[in-house]
Amino acid sequence: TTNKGLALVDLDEDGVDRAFRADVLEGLAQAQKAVPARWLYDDAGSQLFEDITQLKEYYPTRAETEILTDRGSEFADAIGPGRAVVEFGSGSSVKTPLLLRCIEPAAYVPLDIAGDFLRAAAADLSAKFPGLPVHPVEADFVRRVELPGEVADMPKLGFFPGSTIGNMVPRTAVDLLRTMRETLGEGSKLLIGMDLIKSRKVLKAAYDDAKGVTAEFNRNLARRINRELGGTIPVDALRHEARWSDDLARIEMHLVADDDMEFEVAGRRFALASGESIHTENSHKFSRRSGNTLLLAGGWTPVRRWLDRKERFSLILAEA
Ligand code: AVJ
Repeated sequence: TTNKGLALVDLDEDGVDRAFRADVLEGLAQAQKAVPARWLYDDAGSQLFEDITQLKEYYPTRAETEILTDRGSEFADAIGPGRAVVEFGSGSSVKTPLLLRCIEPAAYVPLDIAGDFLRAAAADLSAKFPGLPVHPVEADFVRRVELPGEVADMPKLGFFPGSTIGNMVPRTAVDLLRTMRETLGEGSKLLIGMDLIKSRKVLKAAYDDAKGVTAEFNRNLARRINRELGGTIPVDALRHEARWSDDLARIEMHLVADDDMEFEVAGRRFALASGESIHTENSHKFSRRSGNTLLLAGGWTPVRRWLDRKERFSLILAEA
């Protein structure tokens, strides 16, 4: 197997990511076409998401950062010192220092599938917290992760910010929460971000901004399919749509065809009739109760909850 330095990517003889091709071909063959949201985050997609976090309509990042900035002493009291902080999908998080500076951690363990990102983030963190042991682990945290021996005897705090849990449908979210519990072990705690249900208007604007950055983020997935899987999707004929499903309490991103179209991906033909779409992402929103129920189903007991001043976003502390 060829390998771009990313140990967790399996490429075929033509350099095509096998998992990407399998997910796309399977998803495009469904009645409601769908591609798993994780494929939105190639280099261009990750950069576009960074741009999204700066938009005035996109409140989650600012709201969560506000909580982490303002409630430091309450986190310190509720979490206590001496824990190994295990961050799930650390990426290039700017939120981590806000947490670490207030709770006196014993170690920091960032977990990420993107090794390059991971090592850069770890180096950055080490520079900011000179005395803190940092042990990056390149791993896909949807499976149980073996933590480094150095932190084996320390109590753990899992950190999963950004409401990333909201990208998963409930049964997948519950599986992930249970796996996190296995990774962290008995006596551990979890600090998890969950975005809250609010008016349709505010939610739709957050996922369909005036500058069209989110539309570009969504269309980038079709561009990526064309580039990496030899696709002929007419990207500019696909319209970005953010739909609020009140039944499922989630924003759905779709790429909608306003005319009939046919295209090819990896040598197979597909068609979209006018009005049909490719479903590209879910972003579930939570109430106090639905968030607590999800955590309990995943084996975690919620013990504290913090909101930003405008009550748009929550950070929940739970115990294993
Ligand atoms: C990175 C998954 C938290 O669901 O709000 C932002 C992704 N998609 N705008 C979210 C996203 C469109 C974001 N998460």
